[in-house]
Amino acid sequence: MILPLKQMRVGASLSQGDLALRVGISQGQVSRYESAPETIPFDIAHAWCQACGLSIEAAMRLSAPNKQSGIDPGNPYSDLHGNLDLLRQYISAAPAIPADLPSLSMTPDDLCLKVNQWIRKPTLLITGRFDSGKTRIANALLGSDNLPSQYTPTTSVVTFVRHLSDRPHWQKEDVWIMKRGFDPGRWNDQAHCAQFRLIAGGYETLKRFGTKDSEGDEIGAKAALVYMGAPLLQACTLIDVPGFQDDAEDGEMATNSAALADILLYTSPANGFLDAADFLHLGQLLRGLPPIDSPRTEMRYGNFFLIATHAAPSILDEQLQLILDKGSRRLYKHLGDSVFASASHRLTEVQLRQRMFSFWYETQNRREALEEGVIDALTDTLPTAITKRIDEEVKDIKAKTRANLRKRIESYEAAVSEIEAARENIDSLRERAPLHKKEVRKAKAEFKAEVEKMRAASKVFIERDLAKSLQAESIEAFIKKHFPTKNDKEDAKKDAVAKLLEDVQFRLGGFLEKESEKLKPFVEKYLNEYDVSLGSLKSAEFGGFEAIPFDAQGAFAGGLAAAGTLGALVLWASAMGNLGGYILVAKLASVLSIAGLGVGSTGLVTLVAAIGGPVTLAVGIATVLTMGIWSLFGEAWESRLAKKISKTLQEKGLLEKIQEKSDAFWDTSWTAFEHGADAIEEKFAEYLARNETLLNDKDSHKKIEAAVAALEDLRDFFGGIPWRLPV
Ligand SMILES: Nc1nc2c(ncn2[C@@H]2O[C@H](COP(=O)(O)OP(=O)(O)OP(=O)(O)O)[C@@H](O)[C@H]2O)c(=O)[nH]1
Ligand SMILES: [Mg+2]
Repeated sequence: MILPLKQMRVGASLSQGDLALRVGISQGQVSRYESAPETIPFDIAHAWCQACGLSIEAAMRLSAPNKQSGIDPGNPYSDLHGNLDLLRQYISAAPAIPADLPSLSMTPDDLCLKVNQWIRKPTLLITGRFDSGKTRIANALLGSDNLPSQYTPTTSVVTFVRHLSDRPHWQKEDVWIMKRGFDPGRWNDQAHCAQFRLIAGGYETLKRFGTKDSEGDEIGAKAALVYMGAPLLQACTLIDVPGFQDDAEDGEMATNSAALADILLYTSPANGFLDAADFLHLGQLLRGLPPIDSPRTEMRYGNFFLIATHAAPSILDEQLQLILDKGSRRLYKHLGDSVFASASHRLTEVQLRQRMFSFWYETQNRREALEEGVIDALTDTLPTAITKRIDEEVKDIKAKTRANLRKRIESYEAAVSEIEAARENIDSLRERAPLHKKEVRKAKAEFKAEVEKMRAASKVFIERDLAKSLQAESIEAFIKKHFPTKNDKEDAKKDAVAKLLEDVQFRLGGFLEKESEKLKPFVEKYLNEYDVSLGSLKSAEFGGFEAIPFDAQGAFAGGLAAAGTLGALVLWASAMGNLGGYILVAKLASVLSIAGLGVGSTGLVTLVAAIGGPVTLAVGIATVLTMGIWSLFGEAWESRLAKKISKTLQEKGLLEKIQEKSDAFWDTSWTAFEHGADAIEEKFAEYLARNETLLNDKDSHKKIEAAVAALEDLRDFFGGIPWRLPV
């Protein structure tokens, strides 16, 4: 019989040292027995149980907990996915597009890409510090013990757990271990998966290659693709990540996983609940998570769970409530006037408290609220939001594309009946080309100049405003403002650094938003150059002939999508509404952002996450660690604390790093613009060339009629999209 020694000790809230004292062995021995529980002699096992307040029988029951079935959300996406499958079949019979037509803003292939993205399940991400019980929760929800948590060391790879029915036919094994470079968005892409696969096997492969100090370290294992039949996975893909280790990779890991989350479970042990590092991570994570309200309970942020783990019976009920109350108060103090104050992420303190839960596997009433909450999120909150949004998008695409095509058909029909006018029209466009090019170059240069102006302004802002708030006197005032009474002293010591960084990054985000906002008209002006050249042709000079439409905005947006990161242009893109949603689908994104729920009014928080986030996170954690434990005796504690914070942040080079990030942000903005500009120029040249050929051909009439027929087929195709979703 192997006893779960570590689990017993943790359950009794004992450190290895505490337990060593009680049992009368060394701490080293405690550690050795925990990693090889089968080697413990009976008498020591007996003493171990006693020290943890357990009888041998109780301890044995722990090691063989009743087989749990996990939670069962049913299949909330069956209607949606059924409809999307039908749509996919419909698309497979779409009419072909003749090669000589100038490009369209939406083709059946584009729609097919959208469908493939829409059909993805949302993700449930479990994250938090190392050893905080993430994998234990994952196993409880899954009703499995396949993910290594109990006796072995800890998770070392980002683990994606998907439902068996999602497994591609070419993947035979339950577990694939992947190396760096694997893009989880491409788990259905055979060539990509094969390229990054290290090892394949059964669940035991995870223990061998997916835990710290395992063989996986040697071969560079970074991620695992795992397939199970757990009911939970009908409604989501679960992601279990290595815990934050408070090291340099922290920022990177937090940002990357945040981008994937649709439902976020954040764990922090009840004992020492929420430290400054948790605050820094939470700030970053919550900015990236679009809040989705629960329609049933009307609860705000139904996709966010903050969990006090290791809530063992040694903690009394009242204590646990106090821990959660206090944590909620402190976290609200930390984020209440930044993230939670922004229009898109608004949350009250009472609402935050409602998102806090406890977890102890063995105690029913310390996990059922969490489980019920997760069920609600999986069966109602997310399906309602996602289905509604996809329904809107399909209808929108259907209507808009049909209207676009109708317009194009009309203009081609007009061209057939007034072929001379149409030729003149396109000729004069050609003639105007040099002038147009000049205007476009000018508009581009103006945009670039504006970006440079903003870069300079940001530098001044950082060097003057932010630098000032990092001086000892300002920090002292900051502490006095946010931690006004003597009773706040302990909190200040723990939380002031994180709060200060939150403030710095929020102000930086606000500044950048204001600046980015000013770029919008320059983008519009640039795009207008394309409309001007077309618009001019509507004039009487050209016989009032309405030119064949060119979709400047769509072409530019398509180029932006290829750029990936948008910098300041994120604001322009999100203001485009649905179209913004179409283009902002990065390679790897959460389902909420694929469904357009992650963009919109989130400009500010997005910008803060993009620029301030990882920097302040990394520097903040380094600072928290450096500050260590020191006493704050005496009256002028605020002043001493302020000096120490100011000095440490300076040593860690916070301002310099922010400056680098700010430069990178403006670089990205310009690169994104160039991508958009290249795309629009290419599309426009193609538009001219193809229309010219079409109109100047000796068989023009016939060819245009053929084009019209093809466009009519397409119009009927989009108009006839089968879509009847009961929402
Ligand atoms: N009995 C009991 N033990 C728990 C519970 N939650 C966590 N533990 C134990 O605490 C230890 C750490 O839990 P894990 O789930 O591995 O923690 P983790 O957050 O996944 O750790 P990393 O992978 O290192 O980040 C393990 O030995 C678990 O068995 C619980 O609810 N009950
Ligand atoms: Mg783990």
